[in-house]
Amino acid sequence: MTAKAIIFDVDGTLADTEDAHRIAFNKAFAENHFDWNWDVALYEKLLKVTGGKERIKYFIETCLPGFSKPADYEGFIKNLHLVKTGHYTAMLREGLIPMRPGIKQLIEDARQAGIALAIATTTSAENVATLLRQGLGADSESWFAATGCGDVIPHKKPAPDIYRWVLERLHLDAADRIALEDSENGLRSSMAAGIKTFVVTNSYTRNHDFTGAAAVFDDLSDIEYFYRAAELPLPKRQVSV
Ligand code: XBP
Ligand code: MG
Repeated sequence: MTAKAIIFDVDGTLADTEDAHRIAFNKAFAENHFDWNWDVALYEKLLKVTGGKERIKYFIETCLPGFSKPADYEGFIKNLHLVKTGHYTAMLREGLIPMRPGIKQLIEDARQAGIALAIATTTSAENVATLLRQGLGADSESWFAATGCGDVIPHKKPAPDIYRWVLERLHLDAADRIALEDSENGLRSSMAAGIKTFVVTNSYTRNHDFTGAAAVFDDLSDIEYFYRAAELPLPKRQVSV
């Protein structure tokens, strides 16, 4: 059954963004005079918590036992995260974070084939809009029939909330869509929403448990291979002779 919709995760899937997020977090900490430094090894552990605000809270509560929380702790976390988002979107606008191999081709081919596109992500709408404009062009946000971001739902991945939010707006049956994810949390979320899910791994998620995925790829550089695995229509120009 050819999918009538492809639902894309963002971070790690559309683009290999997580190390840029990590650098943006560290810039925000330094700007606020905290000597906190999330190196790659620590960030890999912290990534098990989805959502930047939730990740900062988890770090404080598990790694900084002596930290005295300000009176407006929620406001403190929110502001620190806003500073981080400013640094992250600046890196996007500088063109430092390209789309992953095969993603642009897949999106173009899906549009040609009349397959609906959607996004289900834990990151913020501002990050998604900046990434799409930078990576796919000024009008690319309009290509997506539904864009589910960050705080629009109460429970972030691995809860299914964000995928269910997107499905409600796509008005499609279970068999009519597939998801593309990069992480164990993302796969658990999309599978809990009943969606056949393909995985592309990256340096932060390579060792995750992808049990239940329809297939796992290092990336989509061999886009025809992905089309065959996902039973997507091969565009005319790509039929192998
Ligand atoms: C991955 C996440 C996000 C990013 C950081 O999102 O968990 O929290 O790590 O972005 P995705 P924010 O579902 O797209 O893989 O700081 O904006 O949360
Ligand atoms: Mg992801």
